[in-house]
Amino acid sequence: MVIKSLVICASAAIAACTPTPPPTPIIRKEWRTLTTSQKADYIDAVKCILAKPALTPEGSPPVGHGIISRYDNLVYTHIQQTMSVHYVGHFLPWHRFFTATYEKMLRDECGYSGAQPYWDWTLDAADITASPVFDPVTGFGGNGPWVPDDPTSWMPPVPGRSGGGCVVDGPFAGINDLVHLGPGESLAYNPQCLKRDLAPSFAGRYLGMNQTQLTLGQSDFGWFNAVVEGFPSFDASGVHGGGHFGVGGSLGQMGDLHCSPADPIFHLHHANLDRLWWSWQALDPAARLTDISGPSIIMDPTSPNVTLSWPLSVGVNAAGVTVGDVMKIDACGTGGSMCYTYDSLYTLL
Ligand SMILES: *[C@@H]1O[C@H](CO)[C@@H](O)[C@H](O)[C@H]1NC(C)=O
Ligand SMILES: *[C@@H]1O[C@H](CO)[C@@H](O)[C@H](O)[C@H]1NC(C)=O
Ligand SMILES: [Cu+2]
Repeated sequence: MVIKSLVICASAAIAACTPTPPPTPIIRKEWRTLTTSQKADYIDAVKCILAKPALTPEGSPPVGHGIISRYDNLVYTHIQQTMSVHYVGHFLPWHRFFTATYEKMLRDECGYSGAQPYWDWTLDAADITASPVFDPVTGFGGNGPWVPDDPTSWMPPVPGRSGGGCVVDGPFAGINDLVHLGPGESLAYNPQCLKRDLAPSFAGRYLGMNQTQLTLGQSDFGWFNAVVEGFPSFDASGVHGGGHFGVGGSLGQMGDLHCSPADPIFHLHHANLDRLWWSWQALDPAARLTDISGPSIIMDPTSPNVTLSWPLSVGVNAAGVTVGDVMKIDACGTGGSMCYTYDSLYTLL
């Protein structure tokens, strides 16, 4: 049937043919609103990308890096760029691009037909241990068993940390070489389990609707971004750190600034940060679809402000773009490279 209509089309005046409709954005939904089979489809796609071999050249000998899986290509990119994509004006644009790249990998390379789900932590801030994202059957598994504080660490322990060992349930339990890179900036092959170190009180302090509203109420991008990221201090964090340290604590991958994407939950957290940014943009699109600022060098207020032409790279995982290319999430080829949207947004209460 398709062939027949193509033939008719080709033999008739081209202008009479129905033009190809522009691609429509895929719709990102909150994890708990997915059906059990949609959740399983997503987790299957994550397992697929974890099992696929890495793209060369990063994975090819004699490099000696622990870039084994296709998933590692992204973790590597994050480790490599950690000091140039955090506490800078392009923090949110870069992570928007990073998560969209992962979403595209799941769809194009692992046959996933859905969109990247997000984790709306405001729904769980009262007790993140009960969150459906940590469900042992339909989610990503939960906490690790208690491991005492590491007295040699340069960082103080995350307040209220409660685990630290290998995740014992869910789809990633019992795999001792799930994570290949890190800790920190180490790129050597280092097979590790997935670890979590939930810090419920820390999460409760920074992931609630109150902190989210404080963030959403900022008047320009510079302030908005500063409140999202907070400071690298447990006493002045933002929703970004709330999710990382609330889930990863001191000993889990999510609490590791460099290799945090090694925990697949990273992308659900960052999708929600992205949703928060998009919610903020949607409150005043005329101004905020082009509003960008902030230091181009990590926490250096004297460095030039980031602009729309600032380049963003995710290494071998996708062709580079600019900040301007990712300002609009549902651009779908018309003046931007993002093509997704969210089923619901935060509003100012
Ligand atoms: C939000 O509520 C939490 C939990 O009661 C509290 O610890 C935190 O300080 C509050 N944050 C703001 C910005 O009010
Ligand atoms: C960056 O922009 C902000 C506000 O938009 C401004 O106050 C600051 O001076 C700028 N920084 C530099 C280094 O130009
Ligand atoms: Cu990051």
